[in-house]
Amino acid sequence: MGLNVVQKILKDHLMEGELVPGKEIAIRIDQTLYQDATGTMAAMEFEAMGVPQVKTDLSIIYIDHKTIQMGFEDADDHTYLRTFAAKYGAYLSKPGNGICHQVHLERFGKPGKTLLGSDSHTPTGGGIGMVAIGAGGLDVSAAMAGLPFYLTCPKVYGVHLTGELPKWVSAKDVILKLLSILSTKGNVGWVVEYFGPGVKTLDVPSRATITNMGAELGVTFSVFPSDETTRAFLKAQGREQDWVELQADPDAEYDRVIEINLSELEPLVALPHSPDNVVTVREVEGKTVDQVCIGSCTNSSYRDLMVVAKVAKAWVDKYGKGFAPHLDVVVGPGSKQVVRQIDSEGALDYLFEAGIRLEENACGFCIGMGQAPKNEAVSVRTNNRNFYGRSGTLSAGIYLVSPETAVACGLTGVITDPRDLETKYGLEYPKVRIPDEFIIDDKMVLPPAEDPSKVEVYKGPNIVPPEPSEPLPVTLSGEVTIKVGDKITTDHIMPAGQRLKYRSNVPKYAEFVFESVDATFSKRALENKERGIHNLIVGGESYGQGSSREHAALCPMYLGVKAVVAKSIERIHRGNLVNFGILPLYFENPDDYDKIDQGDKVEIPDVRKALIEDTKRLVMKNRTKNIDIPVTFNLSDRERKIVLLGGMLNVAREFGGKSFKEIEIKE
Ligand code: MIC
Ligand code: SF4
Repeated sequence: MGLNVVQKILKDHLMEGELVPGKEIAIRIDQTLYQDATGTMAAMEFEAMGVPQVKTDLSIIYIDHKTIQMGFEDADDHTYLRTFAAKYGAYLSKPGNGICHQVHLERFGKPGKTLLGSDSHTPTGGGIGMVAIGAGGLDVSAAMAGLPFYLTCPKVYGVHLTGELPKWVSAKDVILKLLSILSTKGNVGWVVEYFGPGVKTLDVPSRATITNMGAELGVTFSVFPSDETTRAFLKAQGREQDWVELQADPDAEYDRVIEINLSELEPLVALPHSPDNVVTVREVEGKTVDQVCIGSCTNSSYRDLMVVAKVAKAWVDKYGKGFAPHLDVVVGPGSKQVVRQIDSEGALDYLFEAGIRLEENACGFCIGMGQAPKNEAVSVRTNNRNFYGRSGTLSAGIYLVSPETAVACGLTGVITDPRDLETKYGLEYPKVRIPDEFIIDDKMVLPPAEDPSKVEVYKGPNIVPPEPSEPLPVTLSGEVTIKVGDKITTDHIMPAGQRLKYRSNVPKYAEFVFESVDATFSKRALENKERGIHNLIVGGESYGQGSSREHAALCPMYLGVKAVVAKSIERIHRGNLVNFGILPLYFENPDDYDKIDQGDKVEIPDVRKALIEDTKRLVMKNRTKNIDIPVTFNLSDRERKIVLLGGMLNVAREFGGKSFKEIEIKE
């Protein structure tokens, strides 16, 4: 049987295990990326590993998330990362150079290679045929230290694309369509590969929009073939030599095939507060819009901003007015290259003429770094996540749309199907071609130091190295410190926005765990910890969706959380829990979720023994209600050892350099 693109790349990088879906495999990682919000902790973890230089083909750190710099903390973190990169052999992309995924696609990604990034949207690289995976910082640091990355060999959804996108419909609508089919839950252990005649109708930025939001499906990564379109894009980036062709064999198979006829798609929108809450724009048209934000790693490419600029110009030319007076239109370009390129074609001027607010080339509004909308706002945005509270305004609703829909809403002031711009307002759909040559300028990418011994790594007072946790106790005995519902995201667990500046300081950041859900959690958990009571979290379906931030495990670990018991747990978060010694458990009977409440006293006897013997099953005794609840665990041999030892930091400290097979655990 022939191979699909996923199988080809995985086969090429396989270091341990067999390519059988569901089995744990280890793959070689060619490239890594950190960004500045996850990178400081990850860098401290790398330092703790005691490896003098990174061992990958390329490791790079992007400063793109924490660029608001209110107070010294962010700048301190940037300086730490810059000196760390110089010393340990990584590149550093300075603030202002752009959003990690956009810049990586432009300047560094290579078809057929693997990329591991401490950011959940790392799969953007799949747009040029990379196996690009988001993970917790510790996993990325381990890859930088030359260790393989462990993952479950995935099942592959083959998305068969036919037809061609109609005017005013674009890549965002494709991925919103897929989100409406597959939803944000239930896709753990899967990846997506796009194939079929529709592929060649999509340019690279469009493909990258689609693979970017694969993160919202919860799949491990998404990949497009690498074809002539990929070659042309890399050539325009002066990197044709990085191109290789990658196509599925004609007789390749997929575990499930999903048909999408591009010609039949229409403008879609994800309503608050989940990216899979998808309806057609028509269904909500006419609603007053308070804010429009165009940008983020999903939709901030040259292609996207040119479409927006050209539409805005046509409107200004025809009607002599710009964006609707009552709202702000914020544009955050994906990279310095994007701004310079659109500017060279006069398009920045079109945007200013229509009345935009230009944001820095950074994550900005997407991560709640500024641009919080007004109370109860309808904020129309092109980014990928509309989780509750993420914009910085709890009462606001975020509507996720394509750049075409966003600009239409900005111009009319109400939610508008962009096709109306043609039928009602007489504008033409602009044609945008990817340039033959992009403006290339890598001056804001700093290479590693020639002589690392001369570099002193700077650590300001905001930088507090993580403390290792205790080994897993013989018996878990404590209380359900919080019970939450379905689809709890890592934004719920560990807020970003204003709190981002504490990413390098766990004791401080831990004060905000579950802030938007129950602001008393942190204090209660810490009190329990001090009294020797173990904290347990009870969750519903799809616990830990979204961001890769390992702080969503690290800070709970600091607060003395020992286990999460949920109906299901998302991949990256589950990996982070294991890495920080928190046991991920599942209800054997999902209905038992209803038999346990916040505050219940619980005990899980002989948990260490069960893990050593890999019984896969445990009994959680609800002492308050006097009932037994069966729970299960499904951990590889390696993961059991990590949890038993209290997390990867302990493993590195006690057994650094040893393979997991050599590590023996005592009861
Ligand atoms: C996000 O989009 O939520 C982030 C901020 O990029 C995160 C990483 C982080 O929390 O630092 C992600 O997607 O992994
Ligand atoms: Fe940045 Fe937003 Fe992309 Fe995360 S999703 S990397 S915050 S632009």
